Amino acid sequence: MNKYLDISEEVADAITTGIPVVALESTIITHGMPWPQNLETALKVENAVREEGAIPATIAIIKGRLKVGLTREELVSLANGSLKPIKASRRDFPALMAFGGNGATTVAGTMIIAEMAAIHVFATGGIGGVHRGAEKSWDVSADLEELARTDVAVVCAGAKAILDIPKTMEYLETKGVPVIGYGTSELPAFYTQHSGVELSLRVDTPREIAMILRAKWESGLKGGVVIANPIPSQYAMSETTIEGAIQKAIEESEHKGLKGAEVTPYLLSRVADLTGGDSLDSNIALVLNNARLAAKIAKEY
Ligand code: PSU
Ligand code: MN
Repeated sequence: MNKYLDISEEVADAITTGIPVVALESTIITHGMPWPQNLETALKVENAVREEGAIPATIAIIKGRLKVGLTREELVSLANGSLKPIKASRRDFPALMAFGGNGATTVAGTMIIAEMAAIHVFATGGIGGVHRGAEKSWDVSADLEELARTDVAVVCAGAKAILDIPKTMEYLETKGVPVIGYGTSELPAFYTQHSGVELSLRVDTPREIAMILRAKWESGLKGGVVIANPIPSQYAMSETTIEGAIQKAIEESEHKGLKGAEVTPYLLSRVADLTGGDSLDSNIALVLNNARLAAKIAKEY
């Protein structure tokens, strides 16, 4: 086993005895939601996975160790900021491991560690992607590159409209990443069910999704899969409300000259403020919905 990896006893037992496991990310806790909703959500998501009969494996880097499955104390100290974790993606891993640092893993970072632990299904809110204005800023999330190379299926509610969704889809197509619509042939847009982007693949059952994953990896085709699960309609936001908030948040971030890893967390928190917290409620609901679907897929897989 990788000498940098620490798998909790519960998760290790599940992996060796064939009990389904769902990986969960930690950037969403530390940089995606405010305290204390972040901790409440992290705990609820773990519970949702358990209710479906799978074991949750929340992933983070603590004191340089690649952790799979966190204790409650570890979750609390990530969520309340006392560990002062950086947002950790592939580029950040070497120094964190070398110097014993703390990192909350992004989608990309979580995929890397999940693959090391032989966990193939991962639930989150939304993936990173190509940002609006990327033709000038070159801001393209490392999540997309990771999806191209790492064998993990990511259940998400699509790509958030803070991104350029059509460009994000073009990038995934170029990299050969399957994007599966769960019960829909349109890519959902995180806070809403609709993006206007048509998908090449619609699948209606967790079993058929598991069959696609098996066929991909057993045949030796490397890389991830995106499973796009629309937010339940009762939690979806109005498209005009969310678009107004997003445009304002993007203008502010440009005005402040934000760059790199700080852009996404800034946009997420401003959109939540500008919608009076409504976007946070939607965000929590869709993450829970994704956790349940991921557990069902992990069982079938
Ligand atoms: N999208 C969300 N919520 C999030 C993120 C994305 O709806 O919390 C986080 C994820 O951890 C994702 C990261 O991997 O932001 C992408 O950041 P960047 O754009 O800097 O790659
Ligand atoms: Mn970026």
